[in-house]
Amino acid sequence: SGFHVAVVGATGAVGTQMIKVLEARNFPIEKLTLLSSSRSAGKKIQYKGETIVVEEAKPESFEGVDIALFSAGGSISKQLAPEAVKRGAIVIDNTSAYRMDPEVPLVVPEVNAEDLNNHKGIIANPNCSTIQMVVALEPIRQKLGLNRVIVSTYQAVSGAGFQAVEELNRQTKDILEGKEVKPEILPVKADKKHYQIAFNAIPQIDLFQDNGFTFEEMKMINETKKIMHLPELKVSATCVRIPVATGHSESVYFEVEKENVDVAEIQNILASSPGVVLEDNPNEQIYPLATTAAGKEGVFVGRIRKDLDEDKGFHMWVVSDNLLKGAALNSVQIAESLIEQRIVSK
Ligand code: 11C
Repeated sequence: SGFHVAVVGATGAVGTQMIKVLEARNFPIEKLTLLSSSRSAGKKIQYKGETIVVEEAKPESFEGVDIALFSAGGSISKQLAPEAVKRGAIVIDNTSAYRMDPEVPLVVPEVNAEDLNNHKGIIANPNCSTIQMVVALEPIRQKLGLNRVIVSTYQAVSGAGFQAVEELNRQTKDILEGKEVKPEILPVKADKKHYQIAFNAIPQIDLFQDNGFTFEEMKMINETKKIMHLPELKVSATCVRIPVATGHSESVYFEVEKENVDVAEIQNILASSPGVVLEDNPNEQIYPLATTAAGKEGVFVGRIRKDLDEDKGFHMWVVSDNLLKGAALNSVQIAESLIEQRIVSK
C-alpha cells in the first residue's frame, strides 16, 4: 500500500526529475498520475518499468489524489492547487505562487521541517538558489549566529527550463560554426529583450522589480528570511545566468554573531550537517564544481575562508544540482517528511 501521487508538469525540466527521484527513493506510491498542459498530454513516461500516459491537468484530475507535486508554472498552481486541496490532496508547490503567503509553509526539511505542521493544504517548495544557500547557512546560524548575508550567484540555464538548455546548446554550436544567433528565451522569455547566453554572463534572472533588484534576487532575500525565521536578517543578492546546463554555484559572504571564529570551526560544523557535503581542500585543489554536483543530491560547500577585514565575516562557495536539491528532490523530501512526522498517513 502507499499513496496516490500526482505530478503536475510531468514533462518539464523539474517534473521529469520528480518522477526519477520518486522512483530512485522508492517513495511509497500506490498510484502515480502524471499531468501536464494539453500540449504535452498523451506523452508516455516510464515509471518502474510501467508506461504512464500523461493526461491534461483539470480540477477533476485530483479526485482521490493524496499528494500532488506541482511544477508547471505559477499560473497553473494558482488555478489548480486550490482544486486539488478541495478534493483532499496535500499540494507541494514548486512555483513562486504561494511562497510568501503567510498561511503557506515554505520548507527545506533540513532547516524548518516543523513548519509543515502548520499547513492548510498547500506547502511551498522554495526557489532553487535559495534552497542550497539555506542548507549551508542554517547549521552555521545554529552554532555561531548569523547577522548578514551577501550572495552572488552563477546559475545554470536549466533553471529556466528545457527550452533554455536547448538555446544554450544551439547557440554554442552556431557560434563555433560562425553562424549568427537569435536569442529568444534568455534571460527571461516574457521580457522585451533577449541576449546571447553562450560565452556570456547575464546579470538578469526573472523580471526587474521597482527597487532595482530582479525577482530572482528578491526571492533569495525574502525566502531566506522566511525559511530561517529571521525577518531581521540582512540579506542581499546578485543573480547571474552563466552558460552551464545544470548546477547553480554561489559565492556567499556571511557574518556570524560569535567572535573569534576560525575557518576550521565552520568546516567542522558543515562536515556534520544534514544535506551538506564539505569539499574544501585548497592544497589539493578540492572545491565544489557544477560538473561534479550535477546529478547528485548534496549541497556541496568549499572555499571557506575568513574575510581579511571583517573579523566576523566569511566567504564560501556553494554548489548544488538546481533540478534536484533545488527543486525535485526537495519537494519529494517534503513529502517524505510529511509521512515521517505523521502529518499525512494512509
Ligand atoms: C532559475 N531559480 O534558475 C530559477 C528557477 O521560482 O521556482 C526557479 C524559479 C522558481 O531560473
